[in-house]
Amino acid sequence: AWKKFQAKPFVSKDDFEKEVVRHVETTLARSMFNCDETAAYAAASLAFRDRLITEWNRTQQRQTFADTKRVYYLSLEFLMGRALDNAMLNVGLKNVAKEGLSELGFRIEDIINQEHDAALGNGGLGRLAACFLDSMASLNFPAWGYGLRYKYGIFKQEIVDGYQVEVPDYWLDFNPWEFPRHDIVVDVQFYGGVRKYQDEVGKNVAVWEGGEIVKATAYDVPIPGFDTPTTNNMRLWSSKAASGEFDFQKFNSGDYESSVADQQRAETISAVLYPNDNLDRGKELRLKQQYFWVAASLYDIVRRFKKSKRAWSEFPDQIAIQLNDTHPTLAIVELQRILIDMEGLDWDEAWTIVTNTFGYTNHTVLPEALEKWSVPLFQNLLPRHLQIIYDINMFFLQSVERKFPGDRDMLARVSIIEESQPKMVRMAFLAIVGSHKVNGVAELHSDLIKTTIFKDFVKIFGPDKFTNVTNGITPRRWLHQANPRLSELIASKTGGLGFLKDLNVLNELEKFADDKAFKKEWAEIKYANKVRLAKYIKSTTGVTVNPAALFDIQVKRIHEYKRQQLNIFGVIHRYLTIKAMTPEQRKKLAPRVSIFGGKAAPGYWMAKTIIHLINNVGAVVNKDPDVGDLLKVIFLEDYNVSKAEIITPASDVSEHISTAGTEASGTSNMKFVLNGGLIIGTCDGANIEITREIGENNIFLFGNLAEDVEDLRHTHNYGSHTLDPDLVKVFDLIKSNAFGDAGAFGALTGSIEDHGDYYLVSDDFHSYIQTQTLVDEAYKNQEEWITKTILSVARMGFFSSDRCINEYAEMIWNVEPLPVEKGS
Ligand code: 26Y
Repeated sequence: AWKKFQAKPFVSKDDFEKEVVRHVETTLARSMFNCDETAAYAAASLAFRDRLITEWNRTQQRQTFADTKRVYYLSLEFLMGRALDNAMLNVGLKNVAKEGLSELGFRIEDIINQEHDAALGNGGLGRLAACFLDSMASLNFPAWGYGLRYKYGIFKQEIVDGYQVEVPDYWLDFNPWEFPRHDIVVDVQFYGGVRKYQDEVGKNVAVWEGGEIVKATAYDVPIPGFDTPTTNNMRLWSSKAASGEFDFQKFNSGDYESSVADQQRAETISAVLYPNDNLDRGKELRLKQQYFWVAASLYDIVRRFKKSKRAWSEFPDQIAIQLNDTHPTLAIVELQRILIDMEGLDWDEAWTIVTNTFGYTNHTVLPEALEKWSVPLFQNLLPRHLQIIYDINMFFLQSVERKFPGDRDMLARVSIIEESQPKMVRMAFLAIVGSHKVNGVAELHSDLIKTTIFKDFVKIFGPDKFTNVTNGITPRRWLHQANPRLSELIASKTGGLGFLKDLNVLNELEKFADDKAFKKEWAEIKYANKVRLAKYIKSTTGVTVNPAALFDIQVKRIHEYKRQQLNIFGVIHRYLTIKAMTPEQRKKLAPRVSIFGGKAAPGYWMAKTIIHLINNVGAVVNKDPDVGDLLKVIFLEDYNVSKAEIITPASDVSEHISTAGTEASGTSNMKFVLNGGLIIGTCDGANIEITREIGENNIFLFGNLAEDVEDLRHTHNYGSHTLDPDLVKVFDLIKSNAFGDAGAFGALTGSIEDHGDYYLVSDDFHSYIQTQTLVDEAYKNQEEWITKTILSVARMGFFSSDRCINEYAEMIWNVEPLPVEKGS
């Protein structure tokens, strides 16, 4: 009977407006007479949210009834950005909303801009998780994301006098996209001790007892697929003290302060995202976050499985859990603990289930980013888990010993416990041993992990356990949403928006690569996107840039391995070159705008120094009358997802110039090319596959190859190390205090001159400068340039995260999409 009372989701403009007015006047308790943009954003979001929730409920019901295998994607980071624009586009009602809002007196862009980014991630790894959620929903996979509901996302970056200053990102003031589930609360235990005994039938039993309990409350966020009713779920956990407000017993006994302190300590667990990217600091609170999130998620997953009343052996047929890096590796131990301690399974039976359930994705080979936890810390916080890890390790080492008898070195190398002072738990090794598949995120990277950091494990488990799934990006957000005009042009030539669901359709653009009229439109769109960015630059930095200049962009986390220092040294070299030119020579040079953006981890001094140098170079160059429009240097404050949506469509070239072998994949490289920008890059990460797809005439590659890096480093340290003469000139200028007190940059120049130049800045400098000259030359021939960009876009189909998710589904998860009929 209730069916006839179910709300019908709006489809028309009038019904949308009705919903907006209703939400303004009732949900928000405001009058339409004083409905400002904030209220209009809130009401429009609530209208779309209602719509998503209807489909979300249906999807969950459908998935429960179908009772097929589900995927759980465990990630400590989900860098979602804004939700409203994405929701409007994915349900195909942005135009309806645009007209409706306009009738109510608002411009849709202003409304969209009211939204605070959901920035629960650092960079590539977190944004990859967000693209994956979009693809899994769009492809109708029954899939959930599990994460932490941080009260503070990645900090907001301000630039003060050229220095980075961090400001807390409190984003939950008004968040219409989440649903608190006060009925879904899980107790999570910490500390305490383990009591072992034999039961009546002589079975060994371990009981983890004592310690403290923290409560995890679920918050659900609907994830709409594109052009499908499927709306998946992202479940984020928030921490609270077990005693609720505060401990009444303590309170009544007069210990008010400590009862409030307990409360705060519990809430601290989900308070803040750790702002380190590719840098492990081993802090106890982070281990607490990891276990809190893993324990709540697994409890939830196991509870759902138990409702089906299936045998435990069917667990891996019903459930695939993907570990986004080693951050959720404790899930392996936790599932083993649940199965043996709580459910009474034998070790071997349990371990088979565990290993068949998990897959592990590695995102880095950098030693400083590989997680290790000290054994004493573990012993104190998770005593039972440490015992289980020791047992996992013992059985594993026994199997290694059987396979390689007497190879003591091998045992020491692969042990999950590093025999250091203190001993450390190597999380990557634990993740490998506890999973049935391990994957890297681009071909070169997947080869490198097999031949370097995980070499021994390939010998032990065989090569089939290791595979590659090259990263991808969602074309919905990174083309359709970020670059609506380009998307529209492509749609008009390829027969509609089908390319957004099958990105290989872009191939059809090849035939327009020399089409005059098409090229003109193509170039106009790029120019309009550059004008938009130029306005943004003007309004945020005060600097005027010429939209006809070549826009050269490097936006990503600041890290020595990503080599923003190489870029800024190149800019200084360009500055020197321009200063030395005659006016006639200057006339022949293509004007350039060098744009940087990205956050440095708060404790990473070298990265902060690089930001400082970029800003100081900008301050000098931008006001030098000899230079004028020929060179501008811009640092864009607080790079994030919504800013990327403005920046990415506006590049002529973007820089992906990591030391070969260090960037696992990179994903912004894909975004820039998909938006009609060319790239200058090293033979690293996904740049290599991008080159293979788009053709080597359409990319500017330079620098040493990964296979030569080790030898070069060796020469720096044990042979002779002479710096590139052009780089020496750049350093001389810096040292003359041309960009402020050179003392501030001593550590940076010193790392190259005196400390081994680990990232090969000097070795690659000449090749970099030469390639930049090739870029200048190529840009002068606009006709050819435009053809290159069209051909590149036409060949980018491979880099859709849809392709990537289909590969995970087939090779790792063994799950099928759950088809839906429209309107069902
Ligand atoms: C251990 C902890 C401090 C930590 C936290 C965050 C370690 C690493 C990270 C983040 C890593 C990350 O973002 N990696 C990037 O993943 C992308 C998606 O696979 C890759 O494209 C990119 O090359 C890689 O650096």
